[in-house]
Amino acid sequence: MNLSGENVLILGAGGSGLAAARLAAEAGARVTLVDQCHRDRLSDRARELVDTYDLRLRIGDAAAIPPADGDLIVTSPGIDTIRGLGRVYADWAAARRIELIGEVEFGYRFRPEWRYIGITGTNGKTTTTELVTATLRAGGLNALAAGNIGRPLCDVISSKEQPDMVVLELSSFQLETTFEFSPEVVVWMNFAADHMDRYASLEGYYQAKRRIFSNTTKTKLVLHRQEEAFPLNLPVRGFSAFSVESDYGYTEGKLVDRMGKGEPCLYRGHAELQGLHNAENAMVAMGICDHLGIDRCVLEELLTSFRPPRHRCEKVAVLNGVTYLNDSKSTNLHSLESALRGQEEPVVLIAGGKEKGLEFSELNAIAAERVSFAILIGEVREKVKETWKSIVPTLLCDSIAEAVEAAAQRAKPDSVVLFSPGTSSFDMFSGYEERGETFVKAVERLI
Ligand code: UMA
Repeated sequence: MNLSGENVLILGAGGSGLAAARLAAEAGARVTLVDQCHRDRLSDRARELVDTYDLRLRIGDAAAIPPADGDLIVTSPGIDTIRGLGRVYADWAAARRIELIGEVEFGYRFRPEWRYIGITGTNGKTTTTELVTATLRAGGLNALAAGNIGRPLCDVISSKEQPDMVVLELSSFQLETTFEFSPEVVVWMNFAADHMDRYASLEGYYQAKRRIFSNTTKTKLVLHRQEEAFPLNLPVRGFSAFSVESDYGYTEGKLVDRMGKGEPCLYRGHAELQGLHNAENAMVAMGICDHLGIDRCVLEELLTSFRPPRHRCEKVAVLNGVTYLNDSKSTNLHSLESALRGQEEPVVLIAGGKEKGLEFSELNAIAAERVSFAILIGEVREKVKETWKSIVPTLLCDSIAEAVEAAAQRAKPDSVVLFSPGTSSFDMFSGYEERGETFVKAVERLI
């Protein structure tokens, strides 16, 4: 894309904004970097980029006042286009009939001829993106992962790498501002309430995610969770570890296809991936193998060694026959529900964290079915105890260390101690990573 002489405004000077700014500057644009942070807080990377490419800066309070000129706006996912800074620039762009697009869309327009797999959903995106990328690589393709997983697409494009396939994890924030982006394979993992601080309604969040189908001209396959089928005029395959209707399913430790197109793939027994929700993530990889003509044995082999990303039903230890799982990334109820559904053994659950208005009563049925004992922590602990006290035995603890010790005393051999908070961590920690590390250390102390 030649942007020679164009004025491009980049909203956000984080990873996405800086990658987009570099790409725009290398394509000849005059770039203005817009960010509401205080000048002192601008990262070293941003400063370096500003110097190297002679970027203009509009930061701090000035950021909220759009400049006089602009031909294109590229926004970062964290910038809310419904309210705040994003809204100001969206209105400004609409009045001038200039485009406002997201970083993913911007990158795509440089390389529309590349092959993309777009993976979205409320939970499971990151693990699936990593697993699919690893499978494609094991199958001989030069595949790489980008998007919400951490590496902006614009960075891949600037790097001059020539991937055979880009596996993009896509958040609703990124999809809000895609238009021409058209992946060859769309993966819809699941949908449940989240990000209610950004969207005015659940419908708003859903519609943002549905934008993954906004341009399907190049789409050759849609893999979707069976329970969330869409009326789409496209080749679709359903996957589910629970429904017998799905094209890809799970039976007795094996991933199977019900279309009779190939051998099952061994899953349980040797997989590092824990739980049936991870079996679903592996089904996505199986569907993509079938689509690309990669032998399923490649996936089966990979599953013996593949380690999921940290804090997602991560196996920490097996002590006295009890498996300890760190699922600190579980920051919403859907994630907690998936982790519980994925366990085939009785569960001693450690849950709780920040009060963010979630209704744990939604999980009453699954808690009654799978949880033998619930240990509750954080701001929500009293409230959850009230909700669950007639369903499962509960105990309140003040810290993760205390909770782990209590769990170890109650867990019987062949059961699971699952740390899956079901809400965010900010009442006690800086984020889910710190919370997960605290759990891991507490388990290590048991050893
Ligand atoms: N900023 C403003 N005004 C605002 C908001 C932000 O000026 O109203 C500025 C901040 O001062 C900061 C910059 O914008 O300098 C940050 O931009 P950003 O929040 O878009 O962060 P990036 O570093 O570009 O990271 C983004 C994604 N972040 C978000 O969606 C919030 C990363 O996903 C993603 O990995 C990265 O792009 C590369 O594609 C993170 C995330 O939390 C992991 N995602 C959410 C999730 O998974 O739940 C959706």
